[in-house]
Amino acid sequence: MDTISQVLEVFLNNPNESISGQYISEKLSISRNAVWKAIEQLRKNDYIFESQTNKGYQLVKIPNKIDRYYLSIKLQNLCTEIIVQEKIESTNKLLKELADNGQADKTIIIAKEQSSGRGRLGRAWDSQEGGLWFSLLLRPDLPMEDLSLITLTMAAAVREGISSYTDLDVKIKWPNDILFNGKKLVGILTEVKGDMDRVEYIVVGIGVNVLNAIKDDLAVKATSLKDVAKSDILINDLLVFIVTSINHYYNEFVLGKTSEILTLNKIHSAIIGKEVEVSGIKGTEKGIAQDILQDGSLSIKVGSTTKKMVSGDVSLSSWY
Ligand code: BT5
Repeated sequence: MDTISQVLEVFLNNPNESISGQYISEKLSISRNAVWKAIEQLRKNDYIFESQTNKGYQLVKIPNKIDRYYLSIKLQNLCTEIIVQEKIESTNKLLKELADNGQADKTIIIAKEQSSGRGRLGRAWDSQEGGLWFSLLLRPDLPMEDLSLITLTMAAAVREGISSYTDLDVKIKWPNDILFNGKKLVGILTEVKGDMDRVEYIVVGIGVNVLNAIKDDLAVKATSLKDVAKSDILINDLLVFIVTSINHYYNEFVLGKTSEILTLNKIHSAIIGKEVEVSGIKGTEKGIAQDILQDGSLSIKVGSTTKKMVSGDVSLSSWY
């Protein structure tokens, strides 16, 4: 962790207290000048400190925007490297490039803004400032055939992270969306590289609408947490909740413990029991969504037959 994050950590560990430069300098074995420089840097990043002669500094406000120093502390036990970018094309794109060059398992890239955010099948993902746009690099020691539940694992984890932070009843729209009141709050894009016998890496990209506005043309189908949450959302803390939850369910997934993941996808499903239209690579089917099967596919009842959909886009009948 860099010096600035270390200084910040001292303040976070002593909330609502005035701390002297001398104390921090001794605790971290750095000069008083280095402490002062760190505080100035944090101030430039919109942290607010009050300073009182003879008493020291008190941290009174943490900025509510993606912050590299705060995240370096809070994600240090969950991620191997934490990369925070201002504006890039796409966190998935950059992380895949790094992964091809040997980047470590459990690296996270977070961007404040994406100029070319991507959804599935090359679709565009609107990624203005204020949202949570991040990707995780995973290198499980598994064959390709064991990956069928990876997106559902992420969906269950992200749903739980958001729900436990906000207390909102958010739901999963198979296979990769999280909705609130039927509107899309989160999209998940899972990209995999490897051969049949061995996965080289997975890059999971997650986009959460948090403090960003929703563009007019998406407003019928999409929503942002700032418009629906009961209280203020602190974006860095929300990310920590989500990554903590991902870490938990990903560990279960790697051990093959997938029954809870499947159960969560079913009990929090936005579509089971409802009339849906599913368009997959083999065509479109209309029917009642019935179940999520062991391999992660969706079964739907079409007339008197049951069809199994392996992937696809689901629309609820209320939308068409
Ligand atoms: C997804 O695709 O939902 C996956 C989105 C993944 C985005 C993350 S952000 C971090 C990482 N880096 C990336 O470049 N991507 C990932 P799909 O199921 O294909 O849905 C795409 C559709 O969602 C679009 O065609 C729009 O209709 C809609 N959409 C676009 N931007 C949206 C937004 N901000 N909120 C809600 N819906 C949106």
